[in-house]
Amino acid sequence: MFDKEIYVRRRQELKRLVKNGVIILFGNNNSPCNYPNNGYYPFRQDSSFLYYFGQNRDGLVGVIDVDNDTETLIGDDIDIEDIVWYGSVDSVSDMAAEVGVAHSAPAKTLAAICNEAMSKHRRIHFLPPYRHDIKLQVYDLLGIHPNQQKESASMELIKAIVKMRSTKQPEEIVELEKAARIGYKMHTTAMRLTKPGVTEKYIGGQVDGIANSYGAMVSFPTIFSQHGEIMHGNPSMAELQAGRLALCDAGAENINNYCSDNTRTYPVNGKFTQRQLEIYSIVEACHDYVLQVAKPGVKYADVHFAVCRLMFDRLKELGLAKGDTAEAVKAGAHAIFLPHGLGHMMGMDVHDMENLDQINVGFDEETRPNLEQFGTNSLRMGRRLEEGFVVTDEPGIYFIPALIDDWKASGHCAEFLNFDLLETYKDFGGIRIEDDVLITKDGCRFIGEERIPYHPKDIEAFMENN
Ligand SMILES: [Mn+2]
Repeated sequence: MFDKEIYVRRRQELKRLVKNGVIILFGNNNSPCNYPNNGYYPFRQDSSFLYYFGQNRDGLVGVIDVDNDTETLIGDDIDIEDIVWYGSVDSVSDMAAEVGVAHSAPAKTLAAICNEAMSKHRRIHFLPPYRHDIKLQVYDLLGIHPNQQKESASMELIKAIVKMRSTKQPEEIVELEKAARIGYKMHTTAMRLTKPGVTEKYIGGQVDGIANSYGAMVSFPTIFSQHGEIMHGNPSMAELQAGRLALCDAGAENINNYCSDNTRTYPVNGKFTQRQLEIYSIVEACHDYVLQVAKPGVKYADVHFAVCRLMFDRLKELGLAKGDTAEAVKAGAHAIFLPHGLGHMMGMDVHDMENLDQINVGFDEETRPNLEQFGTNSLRMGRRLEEGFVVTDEPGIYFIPALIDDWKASGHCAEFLNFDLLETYKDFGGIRIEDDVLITKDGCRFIGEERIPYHPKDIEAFMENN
């Protein structure tokens, strides 16, 4: 948790931006796994609630009355039975005082606050709920059916929060650096454990354990797979095989809920083959290119398409692609290799603020993505970079057998692709290299003390010596 003044200042700024009405920020509730008193899923507070109210406990709601300039933390104190099982926690009024909120009130007060605001036809601002229990709560409080809640959510509130949370303040960057240090441990451990015969799941479990041991949890379900071409490939019981590549995409959430997100791809037996190196070096060049060009004022969509063209040019040299590069990328031919975007915002959420809708977070009027085009529709960040933004730099090249078959059968982009050669890459898998980038005053820098090895020579040396 940060100093009280930080939360006070953030709420002040939020009031200034939203201008009027009543803002309700729902914290999350515990979510039972298999029965009410056992196996809660790990508690994760809502990030916007955390940003303005700081408290990491279930069952809290923050209310900001902009017109009357009052703030209230709503929630029930726990009773003696809860104390017996879970130990005592701070009272709601103590929690409110800790973040500079003057008032606290029991949970039942929220209905009265909403009823009064509605009877006076005052504007009630809420964010689009993403959890079912909160949707029910919004339905009970405001009478808005869950199907209508996304469009009834407050665009003023969304825009204000996106504006504030997009620019990471120095105290937030400190937390992101801490998360990166945990991420480094996760990735170097995975690299150290990778060898033929070990199961993907074993390595995935060790990686998750590090996130749990040094921070709050993983920032998203760990991807560790020999099938790097499956974007969200969960670790399976398959044993690692010499000659294949393993792709590890994993991140930590530190104890204050700031994230890291890195990807490395390396040979199971510690030595790249020539064919693997050829593809790897293209991804490496694309990854490094971002560092040279990302700076305030540059549209991240432009960087994405520049990377696509660089990738396509290099794949032409290998004979996998052909034709005019600019035309090919315009037609979306590169998406057979790179079906996702170059990166996304990162902060308290690994895809920062994605619950506020990517179109509101990563784009503006001048950078509307073409949502009709495969590949481009997965671009999550396109707008002009600003100092303090944190984005991921994660190009990849994948050989997805089903996609190759699909495009070959339909002849899609046939003038730009060499399907006969692609056929021989169906057993290749996929490569991605990902790091987190902070946009600085006149450029950018990677977040983290030490780079997780990613140059092939460094990876091979690391795997040989560890
Ligand atoms: Mn990512």
